[in-house]
Amino acid sequence: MTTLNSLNQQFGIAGHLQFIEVDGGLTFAEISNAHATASIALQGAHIATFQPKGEEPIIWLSKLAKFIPGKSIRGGVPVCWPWFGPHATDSKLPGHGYARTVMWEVQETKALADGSTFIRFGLIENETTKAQWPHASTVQLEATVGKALKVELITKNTGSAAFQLGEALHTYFHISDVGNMTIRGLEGCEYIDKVGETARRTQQGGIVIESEVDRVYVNTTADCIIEDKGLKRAIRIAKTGSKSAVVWNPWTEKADKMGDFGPQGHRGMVCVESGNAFDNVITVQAGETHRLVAVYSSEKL
Ligand code: TA6
Repeated sequence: MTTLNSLNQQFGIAGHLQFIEVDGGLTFAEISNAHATASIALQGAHIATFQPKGEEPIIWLSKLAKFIPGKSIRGGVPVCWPWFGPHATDSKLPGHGYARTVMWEVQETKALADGSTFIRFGLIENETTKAQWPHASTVQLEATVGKALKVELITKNTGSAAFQLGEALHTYFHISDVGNMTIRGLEGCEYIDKVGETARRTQQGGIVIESEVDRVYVNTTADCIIEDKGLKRAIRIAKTGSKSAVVWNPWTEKADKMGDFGPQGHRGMVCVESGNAFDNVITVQAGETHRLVAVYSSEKL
């Protein structure tokens, strides 16, 4: 077991990065540099916060988020891996895979020449994960915290047979109010509508949210832009290695049932996820490496 002291000795960087333990028992990498602040839990390699200096947070974290071993954090950037949504054949396995609730190790940290901070995590396999995912593989998450936040999820097939991979960076974005925002970039795209009876539809115009939305847009590599009239800013989500975009807001009733959104919590967030799901599940050939990359930045409106 790596202690906080040894983590700080090996990977802490003065003026950039230190490790802390929070109530509830999770360890976080706390990053603060000339451009931004961020905190990332070692459980799940879960980015919980990201805020450029002098700006509102870009990432939403529930006021009622709990930091409990084995439980996913409500908000931030949960890593859905190696499947998205329910498991294809075994409904007893955890939704969105196990990567977000197991421990990852820190593999490297760096202060970059432009003042950004880099950190790489690798998922630590155990008997339970191996039973759920019997494929020889490694998965790493790299985060570069600068004026923008760059997140890379890197899957290597280290075995001798191909496997099918579903994945997403299930990112919660901070907005002034869901009534003030429009998501652009997915106009004309086909999506799977998961609210009510599952149906395939085509997106007409920008996305405005006025009730529960749970959609998987397929075959799209486009940037998504969250225009927020209240904060007078747009959040840009640029990506590579991803052909699906998921848009989710649980709305009042479902958020209340989850118990960790807080009253009206759903109004201050929207998930715009970059990944590969449904039609876009990926085949990773033996020896191949697949990289899913998302970059989150803000622009004035
Ligand atoms: O990505 C949208 C979604 O799959 C929704 O269906 C919703 O359930 C959400 O993820 C949150 O899932 P979680 O397991 O984190 O509560």
